[in-house]
Amino acid sequence: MSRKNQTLGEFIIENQSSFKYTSGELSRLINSIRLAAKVVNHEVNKAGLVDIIGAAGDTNIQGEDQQKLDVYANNKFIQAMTKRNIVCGIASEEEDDFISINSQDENHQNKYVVLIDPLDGSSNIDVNVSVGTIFSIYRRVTPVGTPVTIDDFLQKGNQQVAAGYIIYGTSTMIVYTTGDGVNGFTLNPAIGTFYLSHPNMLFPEDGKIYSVNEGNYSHFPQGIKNYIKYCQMEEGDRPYTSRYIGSLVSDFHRNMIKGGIYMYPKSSKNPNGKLRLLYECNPMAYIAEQANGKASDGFMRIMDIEPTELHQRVPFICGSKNMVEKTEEFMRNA
Ligand code: P6P
Repeated sequence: MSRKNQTLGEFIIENQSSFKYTSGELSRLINSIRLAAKVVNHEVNKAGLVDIIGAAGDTNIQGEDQQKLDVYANNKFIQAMTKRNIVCGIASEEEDDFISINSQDENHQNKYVVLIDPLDGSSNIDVNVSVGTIFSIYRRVTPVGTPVTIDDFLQKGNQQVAAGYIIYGTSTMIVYTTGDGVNGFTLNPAIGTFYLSHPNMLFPEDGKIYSVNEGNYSHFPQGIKNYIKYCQMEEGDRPYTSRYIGSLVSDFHRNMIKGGIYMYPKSSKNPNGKLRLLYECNPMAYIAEQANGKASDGFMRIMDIEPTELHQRVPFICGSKNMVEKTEEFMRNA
């Protein structure tokens, strides 16, 4: 049950019973993410004013320059989730390995693991383009009472119990699912409260926007090249519009509202694609499917992919169902 302008706190309480595992733990976990989102939002929104822009001088396991805000966001989300006695492990794009978190009674009683991209699109920070946080939540699969292991993180996306993103854009929003549809909450920065602004978000089945870095066109698989040419062809409701922000959360969010498709295919430069399966593709795929959209690697459902390592990359095609299926058709027939 949801009603416009409900606060996120009220929504969590009123919908807690619809979550099959609840003893309030997931609600407390979502609340901790809400808190960290407000703290990170405050820093992101003043990044241009304080000396927090620019590389932190380190690189992460991806070999990417870590922006100071990446490190800041990573620390804030980890701090917020660690202190609530709910999470037994966290994996982050900014951490080489997963972090094991013991319960306060030191008996490893916590039941959830979280995988997070604390600040996706962070290369846009210095040019004032919107960025986002992406999170994915699972129940642990190893026995409660034992330390968390890598098996708790290498679960298929179809085992997620919740997933969401925060978009730090013209307004700051939390968009998330716990398996009962997708709802969007917009922050009123004056009072620090998130309000239900986008109840029951759904991808239009079709769209006229395609999002891909066409600078990589010559490196794409033939099926992707053929689909891009199909989008550009003068026929019926085509050509489509090309919109690529360079921030997955922003392109995804716009496509979910207006209809569209986002593609980060494999290429000779990125033989497995660029996006990470566990903390980018799976959570966005869960949200997409809960919003009547689709997410594929070009051949199979993203959430059915068997993970093999924490930071593995996969090709990612996600958005309006008919557009994803058309792309898969081009990939099959190439
Ligand atoms: P490229 C940001 O680094 C990101 O992970 C996504 O948010 C974004 O869509 C993509 O990579 C941009 O990558 O290679 O097109 O600059």
